[in-house]
Amino acid sequence: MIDRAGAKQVLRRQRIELPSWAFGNSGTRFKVFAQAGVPRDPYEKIADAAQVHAFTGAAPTVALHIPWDRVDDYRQLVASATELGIGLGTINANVFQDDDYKLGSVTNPDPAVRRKAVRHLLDCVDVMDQTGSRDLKLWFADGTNYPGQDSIRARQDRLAEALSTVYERLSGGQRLILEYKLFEPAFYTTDVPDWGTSYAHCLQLGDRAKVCVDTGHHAPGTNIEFIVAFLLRADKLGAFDFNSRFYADDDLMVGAADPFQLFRILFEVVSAGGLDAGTEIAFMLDQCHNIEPKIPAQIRSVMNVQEATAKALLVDAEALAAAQSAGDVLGANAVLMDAYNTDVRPLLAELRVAQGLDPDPMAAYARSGYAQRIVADRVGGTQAGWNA
Ligand code: LRH
Ligand code: MN
Repeated sequence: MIDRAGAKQVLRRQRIELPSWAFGNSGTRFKVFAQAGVPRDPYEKIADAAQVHAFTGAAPTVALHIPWDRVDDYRQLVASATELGIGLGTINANVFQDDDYKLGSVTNPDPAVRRKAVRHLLDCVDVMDQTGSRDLKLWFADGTNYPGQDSIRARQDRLAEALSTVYERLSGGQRLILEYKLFEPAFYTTDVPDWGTSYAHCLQLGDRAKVCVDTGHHAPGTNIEFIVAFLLRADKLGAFDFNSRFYADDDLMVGAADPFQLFRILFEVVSAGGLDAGTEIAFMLDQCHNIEPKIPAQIRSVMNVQEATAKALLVDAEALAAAQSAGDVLGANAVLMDAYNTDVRPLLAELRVAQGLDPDPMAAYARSGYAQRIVADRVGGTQAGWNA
């Protein structure tokens, strides 16, 4: 039985966390195209993130990246976010841009460099203590480019040691989220290349260590929803970094390249109760908008996640279970495809109206004049970016 009202209830409490860095200039190694009106500091990034929440009602927190979002007073940043109706979310560490990390950060052969990297990770926990953030997200660019360059095993020992030092520092409800990525910037080995490696380290660390699935970090053809189903069953799925890609880590808008894959992933989340009240999976976007306007791209991305979620919630679970247990292959597939082929835009428009929002967030943002205002106001200063 398809429960539209129940689906709306779940969609009403859906929370998608925005990446502060997507509002700054970001792109590829070949070119980062600067855009007029781009924020110059974390306060302006948060103001732009608040716009996405104002028009979608589903993006109440923004993830920070340290040092890109370093400020003198994080409590003042919290106050500014609160005033704008949003909160500060996941803290992302950055041990991938310092010259000392050429041969790795926490896995570097040089113990002094490892200590420096661990110091930064611990500093990020200090930031969490000030922002009230629950999650520390760790992605390591660490790896090698040539066979023999370093010991694969020794690097895993160094990684495990660093992770346990950080894990011990966590307090209260704080969690460590370990993100994996197949390759780039390293091209021979990556020290956390896949879900299995992240999962194994998280198991070794303890309950407050969970895996982050970035949808752009897999080999072409990888069945990501299998990884999601497996990690949910093991209660080790902590977070998503949503984006989409045609080839590698393209960081395009989630759902743009492969909306069917996003639907299949969210169907596994729904089926495992991952959207039930009280579950602690962080649904984040991790994208870069090199050629498209950034705030509308984030609004569109939130809407893409909502649409895929709505379709997943409209799967007739009873009919599916009946077909599956009857071995009715085509019948079972048809149940899922019926939901996927359902136009959920009217349902989401109704929900937005019920939430006091404009049914069409993209049009409402365009009419607001905010885009023109920031271009006029944000003159001078240095635009925020990846500083890559
Ligand atoms: C690495 C990654 C990671 C972030 C970075 C901006 O590719 O996905 O999540 O720290 O992008
Ligand atoms: Mn990511």
